Amino acid sequence: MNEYLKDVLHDINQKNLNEQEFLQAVKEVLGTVKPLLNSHPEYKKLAILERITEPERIITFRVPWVNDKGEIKVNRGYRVQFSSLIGPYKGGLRFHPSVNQSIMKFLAFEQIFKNALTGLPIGGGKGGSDFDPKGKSDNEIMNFCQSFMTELYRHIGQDVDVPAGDIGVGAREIGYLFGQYKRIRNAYEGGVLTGKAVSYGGSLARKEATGYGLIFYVREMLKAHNTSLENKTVTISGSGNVAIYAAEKAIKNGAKVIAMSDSNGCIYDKNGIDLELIKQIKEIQRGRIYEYIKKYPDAVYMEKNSNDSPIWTIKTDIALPCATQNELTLNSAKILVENGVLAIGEGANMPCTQEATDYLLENNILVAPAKAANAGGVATSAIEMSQNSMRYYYTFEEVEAKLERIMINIFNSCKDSAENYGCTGNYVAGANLAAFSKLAEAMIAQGVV
Ligand code: NDP
Ligand code: 2IT
Repeated sequence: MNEYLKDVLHDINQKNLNEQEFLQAVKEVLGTVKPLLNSHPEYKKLAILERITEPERIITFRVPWVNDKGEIKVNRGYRVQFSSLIGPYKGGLRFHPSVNQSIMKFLAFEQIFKNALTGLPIGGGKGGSDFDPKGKSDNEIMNFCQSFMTELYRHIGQDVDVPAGDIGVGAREIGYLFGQYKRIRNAYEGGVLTGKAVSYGGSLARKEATGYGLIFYVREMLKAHNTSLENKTVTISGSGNVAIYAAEKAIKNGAKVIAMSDSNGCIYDKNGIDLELIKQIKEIQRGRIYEYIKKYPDAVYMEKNSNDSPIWTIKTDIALPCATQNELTLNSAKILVENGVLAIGEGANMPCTQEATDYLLENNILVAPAKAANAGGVATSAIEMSQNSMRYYYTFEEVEAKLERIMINIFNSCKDSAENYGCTGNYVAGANLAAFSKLAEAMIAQGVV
């Protein structure tokens, strides 16, 4: 291993001892950029690795709120403003009880590279809270969002930092957050948040963008290997925003989606999932996926009772992890390979463990890496920001066409970088190399900041 890389990794380990997810994300990127370091010895003197792995700023804050019983609750809020190199900090907010500083930092770190790949002027950030939205009333969600924004507002702005949704944060939460921001600022600054509802400044196709973008990327990847989605079976973990619209686009491309999941378990319907029913259960009723079998008793429900999700035991051509980090383990990867899987498309952020990714690549499985394949969401957020600045809106078809073009470009830059650096077909390395070289160039141009 390059000596500079070894020293930097050692220091990062020491500085971030208890941050497993963050260390995993950093090692994954730095582990693939060695060819760049060899051809750019000046990176060492310029401390490129040290600077790119240290967040510009981390904000944590208290979020007190009152539940429906009148009890006072306290959660912790975060915003990690990791890099403003190529634009305002940009990235989602996650509300989930597992949220901690390590998860926030890994997500913000990934976001820097993802956003660079989009070719749009957006830096990297992420935020959220350990608040658990499950089982909360609308009133409790609103109370929480208002309290969260009462602190967050002073750190964000349409040219400073632009949050959006992620796990547990969708259009409902963005609406409450935006309303409170507008009230405090006494100004309509539409571009301060993205993922807004279309009625007050959101972009058409933003809701669909991450899932659709994932399928555009997977389609391009399959095309480069002389195959397509047509008549392929697809399993998709999760049943949230990313999973639902990935399923929709996969079906439009002639694939058959046979399984989806939530954190409790998965449903397997060999006849093809009824996506309208999933939307009804998940988007409208905010219910559990096992309710699917009430209408389709022939479908199978498999409960999750270990680290390995049962969905990856189902034989499939294409597997799309679209739920959360480290949800696809080495064990699961082995079963998928044994069952003849052709490709993996990462809709979630860092859904494969490092061991799983290594195993898949060693076995010549095509892997569409998260920071490239799920970039369609944030890219469309950037398109939402530009519409807000123009005070003019594109049609659904116009936004989708821009998204498709962006995803094709992202795939091509991953492919070209992989070829140029001697790892043809390894889109994981290709994505890191393409993003890293762009960021390093911007960093050098801007001096020591
Ligand atoms: P949602 O909250 O809409 O849906 C999340 C889904 O994943 C739910 O089905 C949820 O199940 C499941 N899930 C969440 N946590 C876990 C867990 N610990 N174990 C198993 N299943 C879990 O979120 P999104 O669809 O927006 O996000 C999904 C993934 O995609 C995340 O990794 C996110 O970072 C990433 N992403 C999202 C983008 C976006 O635009 N929204 C853009 C790019 C990436 P349950 O309901 O049981 O909790
Ligand atoms: O992980 C992600 O890219 C997102 N959650 C979307 C971020 C955004 O700003 O739209």
